[in-house]
Amino acid sequence: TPATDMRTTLGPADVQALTDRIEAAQKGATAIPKLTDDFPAMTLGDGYAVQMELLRRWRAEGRRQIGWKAGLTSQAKMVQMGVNVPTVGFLLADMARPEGSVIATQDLVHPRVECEVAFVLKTALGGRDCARADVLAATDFVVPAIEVIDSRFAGFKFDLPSVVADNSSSARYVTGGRALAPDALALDTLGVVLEKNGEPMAMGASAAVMGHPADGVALLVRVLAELGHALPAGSFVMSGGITEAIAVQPGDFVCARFQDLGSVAVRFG
Ligand code: 0L1
Ligand code: MG
Repeated sequence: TPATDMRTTLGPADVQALTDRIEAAQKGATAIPKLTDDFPAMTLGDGYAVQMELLRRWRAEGRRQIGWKAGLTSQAKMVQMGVNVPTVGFLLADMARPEGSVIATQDLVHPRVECEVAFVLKTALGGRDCARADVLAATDFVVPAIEVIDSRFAGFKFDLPSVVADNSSSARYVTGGRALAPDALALDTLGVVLEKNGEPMAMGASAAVMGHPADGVALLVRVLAELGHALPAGSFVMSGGITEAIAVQPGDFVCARFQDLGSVAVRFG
């Protein structure tokens, strides 16, 4: 399937050069043109080659990986972004922000927020045939989360290889509410309302994520298996935005209210 076609065309020098561009854009919070403007033959596999080099560099700097995120796993997100293949990205511990804190927008290009169900694993998970039941059996608990995405591409305009190279727009994440075992709630019919400054901006049900959020995690595990990665016990995994993403500005207050899981709130400064 296209979601797991990992053929590559870029040579090592081009992977380094493109990783330099992404790293500079992320560290400097500056917008750049999509990578395919200069490398039109880039494939999904090339995008992941850049993402994995970015991960390698940052771990070498001492930054700690906490887990992974699935992106573009809902129809609302795919329609919003004009891309029809889900992606994965890595999450570092230093991208986390406490519930109720103020997230600095000066470190970001043009942040948007999404509401997602996050999974924490009690056992390792991997393999090219990972399915919903495997994810649920490996899950310790789920928690409600807000993801702050921030494409480094000008105007949030990109294609699949570019957005994958840009770590699937990962920027920040906030967890809150309460943790529940996955069998303690109906994980596929959870209602969620995303509010900005007290106004409901988007709403949906968790089935919007591929029918069940655990299917978003299973897809992520299968993509990572193609790349030679598995998830260790303790991994934190974001299963994908339930609604479209909402743009935020300094001064905005965002609250994601989840049925059964409680709410998560954060402010932007
Ligand atoms: O978490 C996400 O769904 C983001 C994936 C990348 C596409 C985007 O920036 O919206
Ligand atoms: Mg997301």
